[in-house]
Amino acid sequence: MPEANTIPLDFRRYSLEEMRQRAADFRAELQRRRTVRQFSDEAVPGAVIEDCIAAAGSAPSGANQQPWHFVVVSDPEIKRRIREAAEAEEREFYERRAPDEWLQALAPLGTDASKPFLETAPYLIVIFAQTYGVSEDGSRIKHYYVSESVGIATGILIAALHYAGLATLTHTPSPMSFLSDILGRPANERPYLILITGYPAEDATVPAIKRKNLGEITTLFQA
Ligand code: IYR
Repeated sequence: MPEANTIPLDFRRYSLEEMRQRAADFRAELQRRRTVRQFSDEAVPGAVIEDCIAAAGSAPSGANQQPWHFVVVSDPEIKRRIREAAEAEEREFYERRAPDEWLQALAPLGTDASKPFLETAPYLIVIFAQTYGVSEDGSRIKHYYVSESVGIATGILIAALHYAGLATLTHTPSPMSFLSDILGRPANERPYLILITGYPAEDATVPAIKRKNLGEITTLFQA
């Protein structure tokens, strides 16, 4: 095996009691997370967004290539352009492209082509996946497990923002290439999703839907 350059692991071991408590607390915290579609325009500290993105950037990735880029948008004019382009795509989707089966699957969520939150919320965090890297001399570097890596980073970002006390909406207008144009991103990056971030509107409601229970999402082969 080739020899890797190593350093000591910084690992924290908890007592069993603490471990149980931490796992139970984290479970309860994340079970309260809901995807929000009505946002307040109240300002959010930029430092919180920074910390959460830094947490997301700690995600494991294929060959440690960290194939993600986070674009943080609070500029009202850029938000307006993103809303305009996203709503144009969504109208196409809801009125023409979406098969009936897909529309039926979305019905319980009550979504439609109107996306006012793209302008109301203080932050849009646009996540890009780097399908390949570019070296100093301009040559392509192959990236591995890009969608898995960016998905994990996005999951950590959503959890971090929730833990910090903010609401998010994972939004995937399709196709999303307008984001590369508006935000001036390079050809090796493909838009992955938009995370709309802020406080929920005072009167925000969420769909009355249920999560699968533990038994449904788990299979045990016990010792
Ligand atoms: N992108 C559309 C449609 C949509 C698709 C799925 I799958 C969702 O879970 C929610 C919405 C939209 O944002 O409205």
